[in-house]
Amino acid sequence: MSTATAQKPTLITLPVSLYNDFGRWSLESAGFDYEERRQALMLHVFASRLKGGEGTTPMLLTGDQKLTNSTAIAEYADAAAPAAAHIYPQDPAERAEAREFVEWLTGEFGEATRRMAWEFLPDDVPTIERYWTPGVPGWQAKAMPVLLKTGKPIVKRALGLTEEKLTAAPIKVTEILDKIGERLSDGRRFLNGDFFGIHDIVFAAMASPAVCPTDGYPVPHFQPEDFPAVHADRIRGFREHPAGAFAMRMYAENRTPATRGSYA
Ligand SMILES: N[C@@H](CCC(=O)N[C@@H](CS)C(=O)NCC(=O)O)C(=O)O
Repeated sequence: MSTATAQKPTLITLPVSLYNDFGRWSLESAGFDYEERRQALMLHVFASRLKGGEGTTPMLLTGDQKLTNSTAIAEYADAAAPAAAHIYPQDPAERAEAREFVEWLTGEFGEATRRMAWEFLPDDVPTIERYWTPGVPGWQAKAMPVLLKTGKPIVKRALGLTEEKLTAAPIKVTEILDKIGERLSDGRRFLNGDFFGIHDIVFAAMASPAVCPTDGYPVPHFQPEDFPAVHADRIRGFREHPAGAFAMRMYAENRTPATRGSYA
């Protein structure tokens, strides 16, 4: 390993994950160079804890700083961004609105989109293996299925997979897609008008488990065909919603390679 590589900030991630991709996309759009260390599912909890994190990923280690959640990583990326590549508006009032928007979407929306996908995944270890092993250490790929079999109740508890919350999730997702659709209804190109940035990144990343991007996602993403018909149909419906179609477009056109933030 070269000295340059060893000194790069390290991002601990899972291959497929809305919060992890929010972190990655923010860093890349702000022009921030980092080395990704992908972990297998469940082992990511240990990797995070071992480095003093909260047992979640993404987690960014810069040498002198430890950022333990996706929003903190996005803000850090913005602070380090060169002029004209900021991902957050720099005007204080607009920035405050952007922060509220991020908080809203990483909260109830992200939790609901993730919960919908995970209703079915804990019982389908081969699908988990297919999508959560690309780029992870070989020993982790081997250990993951065994851990998943015993750890299923932990996963279900961590994601709040109760009947009540699973029933509420599609309603919440639709409600928020409708609100985003309203914001887009004047024909604007990006969620904040002409400027590509944090609104687009956080919305598309949080929508990703619901729409399952076909283009632009940096690793293979699970698709409708991986689920029972009831959920496959819901994904197809979300893709047809104007806000869902917008999320798909953000991935296809602005994710890989990541479009630079467009705030001065
Ligand atoms: N608020 C955190 C949430 C991150 C998160 O929930 N990450 C998941 C993967 S998508 C995780 O690591 N979950 C493990 C756990 O909660 O035990 C953030 O924004 O980074």
